[in-house]
Amino acid sequence: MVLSEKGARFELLEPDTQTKLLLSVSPCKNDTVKILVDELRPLKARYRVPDVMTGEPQCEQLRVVRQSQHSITLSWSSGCHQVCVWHFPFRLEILCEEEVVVTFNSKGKLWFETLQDPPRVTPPGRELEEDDTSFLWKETFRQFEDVKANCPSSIGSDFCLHGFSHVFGLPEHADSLQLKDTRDGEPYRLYNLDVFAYELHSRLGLYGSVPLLVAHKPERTLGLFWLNASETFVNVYYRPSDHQNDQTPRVKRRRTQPQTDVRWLSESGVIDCTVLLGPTPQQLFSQYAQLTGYQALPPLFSLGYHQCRWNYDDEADVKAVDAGFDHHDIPYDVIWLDIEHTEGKRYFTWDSALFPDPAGLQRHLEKKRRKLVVISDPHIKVDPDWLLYCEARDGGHFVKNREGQIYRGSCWPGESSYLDFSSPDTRAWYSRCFGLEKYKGSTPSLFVWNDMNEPSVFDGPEKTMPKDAVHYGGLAHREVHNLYGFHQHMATFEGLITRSGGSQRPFVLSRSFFAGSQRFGAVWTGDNAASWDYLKISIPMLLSLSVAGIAFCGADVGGFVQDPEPELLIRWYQAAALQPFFRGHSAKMTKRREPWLFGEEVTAAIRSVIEERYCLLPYWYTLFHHSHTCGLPPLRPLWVEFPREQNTFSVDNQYMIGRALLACPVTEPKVKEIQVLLPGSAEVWFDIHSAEGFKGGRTLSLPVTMDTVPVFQRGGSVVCRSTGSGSCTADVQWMPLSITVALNSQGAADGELYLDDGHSFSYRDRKAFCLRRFNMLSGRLLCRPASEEGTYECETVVQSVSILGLKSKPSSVVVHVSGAGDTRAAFQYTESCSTLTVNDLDLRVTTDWDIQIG
Ligand code: NBV
Repeated sequence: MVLSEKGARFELLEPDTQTKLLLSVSPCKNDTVKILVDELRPLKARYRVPDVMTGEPQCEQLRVVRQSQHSITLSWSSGCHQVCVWHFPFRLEILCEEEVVVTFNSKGKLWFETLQDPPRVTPPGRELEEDDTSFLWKETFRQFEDVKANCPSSIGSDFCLHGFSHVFGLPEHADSLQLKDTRDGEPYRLYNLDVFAYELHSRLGLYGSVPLLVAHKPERTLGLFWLNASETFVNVYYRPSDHQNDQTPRVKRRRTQPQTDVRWLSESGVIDCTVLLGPTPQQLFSQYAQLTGYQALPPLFSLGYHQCRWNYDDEADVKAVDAGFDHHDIPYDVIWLDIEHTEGKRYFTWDSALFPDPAGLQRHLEKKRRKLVVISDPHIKVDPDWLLYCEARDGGHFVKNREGQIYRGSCWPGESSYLDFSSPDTRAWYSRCFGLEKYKGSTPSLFVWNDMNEPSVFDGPEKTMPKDAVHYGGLAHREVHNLYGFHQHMATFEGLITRSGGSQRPFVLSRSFFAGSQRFGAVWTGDNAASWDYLKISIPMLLSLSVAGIAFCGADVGGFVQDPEPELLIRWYQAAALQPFFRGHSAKMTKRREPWLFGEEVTAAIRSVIEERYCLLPYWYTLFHHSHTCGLPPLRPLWVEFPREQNTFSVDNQYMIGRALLACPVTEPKVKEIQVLLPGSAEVWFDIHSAEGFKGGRTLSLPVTMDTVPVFQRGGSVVCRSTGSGSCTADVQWMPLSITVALNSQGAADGELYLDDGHSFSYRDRKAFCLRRFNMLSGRLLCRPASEEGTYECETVVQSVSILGLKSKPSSVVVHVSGAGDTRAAFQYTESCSTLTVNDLDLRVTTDWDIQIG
């Protein structure tokens, strides 16, 4: 063993094959432990995933605390952790206060296929010679042949998670939030694929992959981050607690603790796994964000409602839909154009007959402070008469086939080549394509959508690129497959930043993603269908994404394919209005679906939830600020907020929006009543519509009508809303606020509000933001800075304050504004729901003030 400032290094020897491996263990300052296994002397460097980690955390100074002929135990200055490496059989334990939390190679499944020299090939017609392993170098799948330049080079290992019986994460799968035991079925597959109207409750790979598995038990949340971009399989074996199989009946039987075994297997690369030790869910999210980056702070408009369709036919159609929202008084922010807006599916162009004046169209929308999003896919039509194609070809920006020619596959434009986003030069070139001078017809209010970037290749194996296609630096596609969409998203994001001279925050939606994609914008769950089951599965799918750092996520409202019945459409709007990315979308073979096409009742129901979404934007924006700075996702499984309540661990039809709101969308037809779990026996919950309070620690039977969207505010929290919804987010931005203070059983509550200009990087570059804290204690509500750092001055005022759970009618309400003295305020008290309301306030949110309830 060698100790250095990079951690501890060990040589591992596999006795049967004499394979020599190098193990590096690096405990880091943020309570993470990185385990890296590579060949000791590989024929050539094995692939290590670039661009995902935002910085290597600083390694701790290690020291040996115990050593025997069997094991060596290391510890480091901060924290309570130790690492113990056992020599034979090899395993590595991570301990906390002498208790083993996780064991690497616990079941001895460490697997490492070493790179080899090219095989000896038996001449044709002769019987296969013994040392001929050439068959391993070639695989066939249907009509496809895959040639492995590096021979089979898979790697794998197992982990035992001690005391854990719930594991989550590993998006993207159309399955439950809690990962299932895979003993009786398929492992979870991480391989980005374009799967139209995907199967539900399936572990097959979908559009994106995040190899982060999160385990949770009452005392600890723990993560395993397996940094590998090749095809990966994960098996999960739960082992419930059991009585030890003790042969002597006189000895009192000891109960063993539960454990979960997790086995990873990847097609190539190295073993690069970081164990995130939490121990709280909040710490785990922060550790993960320190490794792979924080959620990009979305421009405010992108948290509004988006209207999409494949396709809005022409300029007149776009203008009519836009006017339809005004006519029906429905707020919205963005209208989207799909592939048909282009000249023959050549991205960066416009169909000149349908969109003769795209810049004029954008200005028309921009006058109403609305935006346009257009699609930009990664395949480029093979067209030697098209300048962009020629530039990409001549600049060496396309992926090659194994013979070294530019790879061609079929996609929307017909024969296409695929940009090689793994190359920094190609990314820089692609980013420049979004420049306003280069992208004709674009203006600063145009934003981008990356689709088909798994990548989707209609005539490729599994509808994707062959694994032996060749990328920048001679890399086989198999090594980088799951990174393809990530890199396109990255290049588009950077293109939009550069376009604005670095001043404006981009908005980019991507279908494919990998760990770290949160840094570039939003993702959605692809081609779902208009059925109740897809509505239902959208909740665990979005929760899994959130747990794995992809906080800005959503599902197509109404279902992309097929036509939703009005009831389903309403329920879908109700659910999605309470989810981060909120976009209605439909496929071209479906009927038109703008919110006013189903009669006044449906229009009114949809209008009302979109309005509520707009009113709640100050809260959503504050949650995104937290996600951007602490890594906490806005959408949270209940266990994140109630880590000790076992009955929340597998709930995935309900979720928390931040720490204050609990949502339980209705996802079944013709429902008259639903069951809502209100966690925490010491908690109080308030129905946000009726203000009625309920004690926690119970399941509530709630009667519902078509208008009911069950949302509860947790006692002890403060939520800021806008007093109106306007016609788009720009209207809402400066509107007066109303504050809802929900008291806990001690009569206390607190919450924050984040404000900035909503679109630029001034919050970062000039600290032009404002973070305020509302804190209620002993009958006094204080508005104070939550951070002394911000320099943002704005006129926004608090117009009304409601206090829920106030046991008796106060005799007075006195408002004290710093530097301006006291005034008595008029108030209403509603006894039936113990609510105090103070209206007609005019309190600037950036000044310090108190409200004393006497
Ligand atoms: O570009 C057309 C569609 C798009 O509307 C959808 O959102 C994507 O998920 N795209 C897939 C390709 C065609 C799907 C049949």
